[in-house]
Amino acid sequence: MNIEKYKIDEHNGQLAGKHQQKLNYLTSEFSGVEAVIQKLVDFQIAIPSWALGTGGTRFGRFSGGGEPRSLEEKMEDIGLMHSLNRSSGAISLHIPWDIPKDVQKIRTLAAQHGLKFDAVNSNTFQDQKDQEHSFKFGSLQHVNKAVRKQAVDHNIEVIRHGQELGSESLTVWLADGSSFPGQLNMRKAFQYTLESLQEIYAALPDTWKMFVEYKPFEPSFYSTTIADWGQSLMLANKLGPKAYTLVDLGHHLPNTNIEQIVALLLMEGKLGGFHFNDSKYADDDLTAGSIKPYQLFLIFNELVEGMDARGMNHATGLGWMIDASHNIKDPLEDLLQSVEAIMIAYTQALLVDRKALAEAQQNNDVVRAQEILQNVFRTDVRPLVAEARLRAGGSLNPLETYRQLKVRENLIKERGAKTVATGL
Ligand code: PSV
Ligand code: MN
Repeated sequence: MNIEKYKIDEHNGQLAGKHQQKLNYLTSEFSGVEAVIQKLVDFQIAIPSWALGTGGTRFGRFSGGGEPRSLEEKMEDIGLMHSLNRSSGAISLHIPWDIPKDVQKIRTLAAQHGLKFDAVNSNTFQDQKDQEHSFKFGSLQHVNKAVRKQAVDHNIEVIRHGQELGSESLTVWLADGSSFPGQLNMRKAFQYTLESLQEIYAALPDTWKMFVEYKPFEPSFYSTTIADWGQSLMLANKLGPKAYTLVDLGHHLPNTNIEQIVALLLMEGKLGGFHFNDSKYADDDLTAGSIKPYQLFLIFNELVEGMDARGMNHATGLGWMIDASHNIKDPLEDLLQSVEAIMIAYTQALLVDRKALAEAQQNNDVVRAQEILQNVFRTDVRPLVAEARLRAGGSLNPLETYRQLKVRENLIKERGAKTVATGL
């Protein structure tokens, strides 16, 4: 399916009057609005190739219909999203779920949809058909060198696929760990992991980055070999300047102060990328901003402050990606909501009066500091996000346009009601 631009324009026409009123109000309330809008136009959030289908739990999976059956159709879906919000101009591939069969064709298709290739992701948490050794007891940490080698080789192969497409980063997330006390020599497991990562790092092109994810639980129940940001940072530091920590919002124990982690990793120049999602209990993979929007704003507050302190370009300085699952929502609607929530939090962070906040902090004026942050958090900044979309050729209200144009109904007609996308 293709969304014709005139249809977006038609819908925008219906919404234009009200939008302009709200925008005028914000322009009179805040200074520097033009610069904020330009930053929003530039900001792009990658969509993972495994997030276009309906997610499941270990209890079941309920497909919503019209799921993409191939990498090409996944790109078509992201292209549809991007034509509506103009903020989803990148795709992140998981290998081997989405190995391009015809690289040239995939590159051409990406260009047609205005998509770039973000980080490529390796998968050593599942066994593939015809795989010689099993990853049941780990991959890069495994006690058997042959298994470690198989996992290292897979990662190097993923880099090769990424190079063909024009990606410039590799994300490594390991399910490695142990489910019972005594199962693993934790020190040796960490050491093996480091050595394996060093081999992968040695194969990393000079212009590339390696992102090391951490996660304190699941699928292992007792220990995870890269459990937290300290362990990830330790590895990134030992690996070298091309290695960074990646923060996935779902990979923390309850109430962890993620904004503080972000601030310190940025200070060390070791924050590489971000996976957005939201959660109530664990790695719930819910729509970004659906449970804790204030936390999302506080994280962006540190991101903006820390990136500005290092002179980093917000749009290109870090790898931005959504990593969510959609058990009961239409995946594309859910992703549109996530992108909107991320853009709102980013906009609010851009509007924080930095000078006033620094003054309040210097004077230990706790009340004033809170007021400054909550003043922007409680402001409806959606018209600024909408204006950025409008200027970039997108829809003032992507979700409404999506429904008006009956995108899902069309995809079901084209692909069928029972299609299943690869992924989790
Ligand atoms: C693991 O929970 C994770 O967040 C990693 O980023 C994986 O690559 C992704 O989910 C999909 O498996
Ligand atoms: Mn992740």
